[in-house]
Amino acid sequence: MTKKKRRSPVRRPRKTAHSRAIFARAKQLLPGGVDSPVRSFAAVGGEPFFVRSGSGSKLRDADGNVYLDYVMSYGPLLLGHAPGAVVRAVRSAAQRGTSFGAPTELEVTLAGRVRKAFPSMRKLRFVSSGTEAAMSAARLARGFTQRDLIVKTDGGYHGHADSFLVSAGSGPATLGIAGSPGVPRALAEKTIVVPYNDADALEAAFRAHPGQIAAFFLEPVAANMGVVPPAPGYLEAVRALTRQHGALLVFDEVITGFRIALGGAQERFGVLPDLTCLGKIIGAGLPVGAYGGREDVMAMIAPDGPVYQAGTLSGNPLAMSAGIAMLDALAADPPYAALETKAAEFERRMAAEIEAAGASGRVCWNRVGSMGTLFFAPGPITNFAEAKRSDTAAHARFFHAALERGVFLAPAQFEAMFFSTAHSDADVRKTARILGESLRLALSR
Ligand code: KE4
Repeated sequence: MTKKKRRSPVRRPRKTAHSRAIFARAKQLLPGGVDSPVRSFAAVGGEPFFVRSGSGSKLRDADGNVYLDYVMSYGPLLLGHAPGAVVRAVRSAAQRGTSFGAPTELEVTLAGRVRKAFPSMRKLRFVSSGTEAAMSAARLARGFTQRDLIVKTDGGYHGHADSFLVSAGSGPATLGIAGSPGVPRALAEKTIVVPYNDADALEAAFRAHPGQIAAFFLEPVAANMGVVPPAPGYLEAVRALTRQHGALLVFDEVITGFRIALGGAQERFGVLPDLTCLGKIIGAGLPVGAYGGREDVMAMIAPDGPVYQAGTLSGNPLAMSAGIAMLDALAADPPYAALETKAAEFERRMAAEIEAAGASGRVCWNRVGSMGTLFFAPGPITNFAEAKRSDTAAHARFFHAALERGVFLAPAQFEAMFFSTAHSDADVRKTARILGESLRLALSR
């Protein structure tokens, strides 16, 4: 008896008329028709769909198409879309007013929850985005150390503040090059870019600029080059180097915070930074960022100290209420073991699909906890230079094949796939099957 060949069902193309009409209007009003570039599908081609609603693990678009969602707003939605406790908290808060320009106890409550999960954050300040958190931390580090240079990793992303939109110079000790028009050369040269997972390169930067480096900014698990875990000993090495050279170590845990452990990478890997940047999950999808750390460093922040930072909507009561509901849910019933099981099951199934597609030497899957990336490049992928070898055209074909089959992945190779507590075992099985089919199609050219 021959095994029945799995035949793909005849596929009706997605309905897109409403999204296309909205996109046409959007492009008249918004640059690229979007409010953040990655959403435009520029990296994969085609036109974005416009979302009507999200629920649990799924998104519904303006044409009624339903997708299994692994973008999850690029990380905030650890509990999936519209979790009841968060929705109730925001609805209730809104009825008491949406912003006051005066302090509320909500900010104190959420700060206490954050510090309980991140004990290294002895004091912290809420802001309205991850960009604001990293931008403020950079100014604070420069103010505290009275040094001007900062170091970041090639492929590390810390939001769009000028000092971080810098490309690598010709070597680890050379000064940065503006990564965007509008970033003054004089400022770009205050940023040095070193490869991720290369402590020697960081040491070379310190040797080349003795007494001038204020801080090293690091995604402790890289996720903006795609997911790339820290090499064994890397975090410990950069901790020792920054301490040795009198610079601050800043962990950008905007993605990893509350995702790969309740206390993020610093809990998972046991390395404590001087400052931490948070975002995404602490707002449960509402605009919240935070930065914080050593008490002596945070003492420099106005009004206690001279380093200025402010924000009309910082500590917004709706965002604080959402964050409290999120962190209370995570503390009451920590989802990390279940998320690990779910993501590991997906990984096992995806490995089998990669094998079945004969793609083992052409793709590489990296994962840490409930986030992962399928690179269209042979592994191992340990830094951005290796990630950039990815065949982005094949990734684009993969993305669209998955989308047509009802799975929404990030429309860019150098992003992450996020699992949530709302993704069921059936969702995971279906997703692995669909992504296996999409992989075969993507590589069949
Ligand atoms: P926001 O300003 O976008 O809230 O946060 C900036 C930021 C800072 N640090 C890390 C590690 C981040 O990943 C981000 C933002 N992440 C991207 C996705 N990789 C946001 C998506 C987008 O730009 O639309």
